[in-house]
Amino acid sequence: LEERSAWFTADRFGLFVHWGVYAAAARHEWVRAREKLTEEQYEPYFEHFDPDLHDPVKWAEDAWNAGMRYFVITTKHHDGFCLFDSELTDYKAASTPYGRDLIGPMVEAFRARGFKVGFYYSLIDWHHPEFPVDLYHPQRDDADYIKATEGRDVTAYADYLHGQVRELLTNYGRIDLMWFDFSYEGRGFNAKGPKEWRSAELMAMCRELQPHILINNRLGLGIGQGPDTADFTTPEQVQPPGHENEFAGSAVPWEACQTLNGSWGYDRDNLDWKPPGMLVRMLLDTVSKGGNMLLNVGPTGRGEFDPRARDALAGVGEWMRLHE
Ligand code: FUL
Repeated sequence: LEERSAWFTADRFGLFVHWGVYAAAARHEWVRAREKLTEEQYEPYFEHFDPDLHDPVKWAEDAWNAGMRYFVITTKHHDGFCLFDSELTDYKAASTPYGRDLIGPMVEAFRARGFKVGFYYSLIDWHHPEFPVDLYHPQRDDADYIKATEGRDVTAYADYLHGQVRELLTNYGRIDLMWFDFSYEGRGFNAKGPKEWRSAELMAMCRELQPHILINNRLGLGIGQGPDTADFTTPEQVQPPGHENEFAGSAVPWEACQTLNGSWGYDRDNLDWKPPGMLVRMLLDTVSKGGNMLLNVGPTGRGEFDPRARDALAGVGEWMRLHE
């Protein structure tokens, strides 16, 4: 693990990108669940998804100048929408008006700029016809819907998710990091965990396809104790108080995942933007405790970084230049 994670702990600072059709709604990546939108109500964001201003070279440039050296992109978030050109679904960028794969060109642009590449993949999927309705599902309070979907086959869904991860780790060259999200066994009705995801099998497949890969801790397995366990932990929207990520007596790599304004997906009217000075202090705090910081940008529905996000990254970059 020490050898495989050497680049990760040296790089220290990464870009997280949450992007999908929810960016067009511009009110949080959980919008479908928060507002309990039905498939039909959510459909227009898919039908009109056409990020005409998108240029991954610009994203890579902004992130590089901020001092970031690896990036993690949401290939699929909880709504099930895929940025990559999966053969297993039509719910993907290639089937929207945009009409093409978003992941290939993005990976190419970031890699060319010098970034390591990470894929976020949601285990939760509100679009898949066999994904059971659970406590997070948009239709969680709709008794008729729950009744009508009682027979959903989570095994069939797990096959789909394994198939998609195989595509991701086969079709885009060397992938440095896999970021699964998330297991929640024990939390409410129909809750899922490593049993349903077939996490051990999934982990083994990732390591077989990309032997050097780093895998995060949200599959519900152990941490830092061999090939069947995760490689790093992912505290979210908190600054860990110290070297708390110790398992079985040994420290494992950790990554503080942080937002610019409290939301991961583009949230236009949320004004809680952290000033660059605060972001720099968070980065210093993280690094001084031996951790990484993965700072998120949620691009707009047209495919750009919001000017407020660009200002934040530029502010951090300014500090980097002064302290090089
Ligand atoms: C969470 C997700 O539910 C959020 O939407 C986001 O992706 C965050 C990084 O992980 O658990």
